Amino acid sequence: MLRSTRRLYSHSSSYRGVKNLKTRLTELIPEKKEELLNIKSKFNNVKVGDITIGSIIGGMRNNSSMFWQSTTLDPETGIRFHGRTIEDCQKLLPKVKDGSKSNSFLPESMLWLLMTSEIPTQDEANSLSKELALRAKSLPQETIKLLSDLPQDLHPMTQLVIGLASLNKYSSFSNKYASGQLGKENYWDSTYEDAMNLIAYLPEITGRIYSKITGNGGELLGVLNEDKDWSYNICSMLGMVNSTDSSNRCNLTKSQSDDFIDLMRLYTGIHVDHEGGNVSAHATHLVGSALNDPFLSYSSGILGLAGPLHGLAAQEVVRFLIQMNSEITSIDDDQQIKDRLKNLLDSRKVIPGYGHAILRKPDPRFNVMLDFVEKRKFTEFKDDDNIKLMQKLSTFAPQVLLEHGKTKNPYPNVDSASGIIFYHYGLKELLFFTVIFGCSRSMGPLTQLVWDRIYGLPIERPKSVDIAQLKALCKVN
Ligand code: NMX
Ligand code: MLT
Repeated sequence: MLRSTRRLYSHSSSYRGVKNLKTRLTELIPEKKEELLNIKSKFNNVKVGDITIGSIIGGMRNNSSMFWQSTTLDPETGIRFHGRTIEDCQKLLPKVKDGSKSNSFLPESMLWLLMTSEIPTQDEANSLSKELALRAKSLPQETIKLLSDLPQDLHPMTQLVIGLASLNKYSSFSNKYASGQLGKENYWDSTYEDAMNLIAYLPEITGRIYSKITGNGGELLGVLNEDKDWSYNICSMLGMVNSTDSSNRCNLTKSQSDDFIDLMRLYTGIHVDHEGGNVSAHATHLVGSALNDPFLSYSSGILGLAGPLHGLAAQEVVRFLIQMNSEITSIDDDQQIKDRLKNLLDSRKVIPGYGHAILRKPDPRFNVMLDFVEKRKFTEFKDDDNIKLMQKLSTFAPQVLLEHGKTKNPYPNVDSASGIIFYHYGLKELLFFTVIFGCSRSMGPLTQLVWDRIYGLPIERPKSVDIAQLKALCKVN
């Protein structure tokens, strides 16, 4: 039987009597809808700000013109998930309870928070882990075949886009829409089903892409364990777990393997969303506003994430660190490191992993990744010069960028640290790092897509202006 025709998960399922995410979401809809409709009907003409010409030709900076439900970005303090900082989330969101000493909250807990604005109970988080593992089993055979037929040297982000876009054929939203079964009131339901399936399929898609690029022909390097959480299953399918589930291709000790899974939970838990204006979220929202299904909408988000000024910076940082380490004569020669940074800026190249369009302080996500390293600096990372260089750059690069004087934010962003930590544990394929970013980022923009459909938001269509209109506004010829 084709995997795609198996119905393995029913949305009316409850796990050990716990209310599932969709049930809770359904309960919340009337109140939230009324809240937004009320604002729209009473305050439609309230001004949010003025749009300047500088903003129009400067990447829409300081132009607050999108509605985004789950996250907001403060330039000084960073990301908030329904008002909660990363620190709050670390304290409040449920973690895995499997006897391991995991410190990171489950990304599933974060997904629940994004979708409902509520902190899930441990049982609710566990039920969502189970639901995603069950949904994962229906990844269509055709997509698996398509992925295994792709050339080994195709960029992993291109492979991810192809895999995700191919799922459009099985989209509940697209198929029901095409056959006239959907009215506006129930757009959200099948959007939700597709979104949850997409998130559930990502561990296996990621595992197959990784297997392909590492010369293993696309055959999985580990199995999906339905009693484990989403991040564990990503690690398992990358062959990065020390258990019978996975090939443990890097011979990780049990403690290293536990740390790696914890790193994956941490990384995928904090990269989920960064308010609406970042390229991947915005692209998903824009394409989704034309009533595309979640698979096509999020493929567009992934295409955006694949740009070197956005998610691909993760790959660029690792390349940069490894190259610099191979060229400098000593990791302790600080002047040599600073000179290289200056040379880079003089040749009009960017220091990858530094700067941000909105943030004006070090990215709190970077600080959290750095904490992971700090806790292990005398043990796991004590002999790793790439990690040491990453840490040194976080002090030197801001100094050099400040002296150079162009960059509005000279501080490290989230991509500064993550890739090189994965690299340490054995994920050495630089082009692959952004795929892991793409797994995590699915949760925020897809949550928004569900809410876009709940609220019935219209197609996004800003007005553009040409040079003649700009000149007329400035009263110049
Ligand atoms: N290295 C060198 N120059 C920089 C950097 C950097 N890291 N960041 C900004 N600048 C330059 C920028 O190119 C611009 O130069 P010019 O006037 O010649 O065009 C000038 O400083 C002013 O740019 P900003 O207003 O500070 O930055 P902007 O908002 O335009 O861009 C980024 C934000 C993130 C695109 C930019 O800082 C950058 O290119 N950083 C390096 C790439 C990177 O790390 N991206 C990852 C972002 C996080 N993510 O996951 O997506
Ligand atoms: C992100 O996580 O999307 C990046 O920090 C880029 C952004 O916010 O623009």
